[in-house]
Amino acid sequence: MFVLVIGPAASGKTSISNQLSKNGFLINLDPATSSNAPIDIRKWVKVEDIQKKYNLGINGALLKSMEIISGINEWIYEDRNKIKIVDTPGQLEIFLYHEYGKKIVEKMLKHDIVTSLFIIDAQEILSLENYLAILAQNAMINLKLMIPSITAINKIDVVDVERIKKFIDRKNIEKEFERGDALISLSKGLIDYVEYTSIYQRPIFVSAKTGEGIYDLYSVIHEVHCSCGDLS
Ligand SMILES: Nc1nc2c(ncn2[C@@H]2O[C@H](COP(=O)(O)OP(=O)(O)O)[C@@H](O)[C@H]2O)c(=O)[nH]1
Ligand SMILES: [Mg+2]
Repeated sequence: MFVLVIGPAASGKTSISNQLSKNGFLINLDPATSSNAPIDIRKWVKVEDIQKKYNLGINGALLKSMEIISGINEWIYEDRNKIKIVDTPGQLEIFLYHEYGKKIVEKMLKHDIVTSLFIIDAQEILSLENYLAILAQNAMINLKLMIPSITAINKIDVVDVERIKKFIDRKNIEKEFERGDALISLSKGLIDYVEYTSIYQRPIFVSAKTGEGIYDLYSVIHEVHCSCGDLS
């Protein structure tokens, strides 16, 4: 199975990928960041070279890089018995607004099953509204990619986890709905949608720094692996 690690810039995708790759095979698909991964896309596509070659700014060069990556096969690792952790660039836009993300997923699907692992920075969950906004992004990506999705809340070593658990608690959310706030009411459908499209409704709390929760994340990845395996 491929585990496509996505999420906003600096949420901890690379740190989590490194942790998970202790028991998996690491593929770096970020053309802008050097990596010790056994498969490193920078062997074929380096964002700074693309920038020069096509005379592009950094964002244009990253998009061009992803277009090239979606068209080559060199980074695919064939072993179906291995969990392949795929680290991706910081720009979530690639998966939200462009076809390259979808093409990359389709390429992987030709070789093995794929799940996404959406990483959220716990420090960004400051309110229920804030959490719902992040979930909306997750839902949009799920809608676009059409693969199972796992959500991990990272950096729990630097936040009050109990406070965050209150925001994401279904009963608490329902209470907020009852208050009648229009925006929150609108998001009720969103929560139902996310729960419908995610195999795992509950996010996994982790710290890539301390390793806390990484074992739980492995368990969930293996469960998705088994359930998808049963379906195929
Ligand atoms: N405190 C803390 N910092 C983290 C954790 N995971 C990542 N970071 C830090 O967050 C920053 C971004 O991490 P990185 O893995 O590069 O994020 P990416 O851009 O999503 O790949 C770095 O400074 C990391 O050291 C964590 O669990 N706890
Ligand atoms: Mg990274």
